[in-house]
Amino acid sequence: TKMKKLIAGNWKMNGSLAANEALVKAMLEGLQGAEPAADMALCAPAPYLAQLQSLLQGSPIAWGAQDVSAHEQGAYTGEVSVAMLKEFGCRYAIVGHSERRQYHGETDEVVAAKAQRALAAGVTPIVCVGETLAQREAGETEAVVKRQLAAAIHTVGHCITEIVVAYEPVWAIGTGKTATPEMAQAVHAVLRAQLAAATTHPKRVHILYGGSMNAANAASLLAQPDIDGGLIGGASLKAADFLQIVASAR
Ligand code: 3PY
Repeated sequence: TKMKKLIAGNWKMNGSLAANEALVKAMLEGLQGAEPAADMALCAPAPYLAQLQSLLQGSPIAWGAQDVSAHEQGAYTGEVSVAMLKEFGCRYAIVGHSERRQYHGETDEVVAAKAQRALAAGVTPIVCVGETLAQREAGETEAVVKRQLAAAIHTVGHCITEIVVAYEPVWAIGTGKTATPEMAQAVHAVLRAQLAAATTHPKRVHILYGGSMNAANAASLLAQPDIDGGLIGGASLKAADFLQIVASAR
């Protein structure tokens, strides 16, 4: 049987108790009746994970964090451990989002260590890769995403089939610019080939597209053979848009 696509929302640093409750309730209401066309998850700021646990427990929507510490526990002020995420029912943790690489100095090695830490505790890391505009224009796209994914493969070894990969071209994040379906597919095919060299089950790995995926462009992106879902920024803050993206994942 074909694996379902995965539509994961990345709320980034947005939300409030009141806004989250209204958003999640509208999503759950919109999902009533029909079997959802895709697997779903919402990745929230850490303080709201308890709220998501109580709102989403038993629903078809999973939840997760936007980051996780590479360390197990101890003197790491400000960090959140994967054991803590587990206590609040998180199924996923985004790691290596370009905003963390850019603004928080995360290297490929740190991102890989975070992925490894998550996997070891049974939380699925959503490992983000993607090139900047300058790198694309210099013809380095393939080399950059391969280097980023290689770090994860090197660190997690045969567990690579248990990660989710998200290709997010940095120039398409929060800019309203989207890679064309063909541009995205070309990079996804490169990532799939790299996975195929590391595992005999490369198709078990969801490769999500992220970068201004929205209700209008989702269907054409999700129709590409190697695009197995989406990591959704702004559009995951609107119930109708998120649900339309989910519906277009058939
Ligand atoms: C975007 O949609 O721009 C994202 O960065 C999703 O993670």
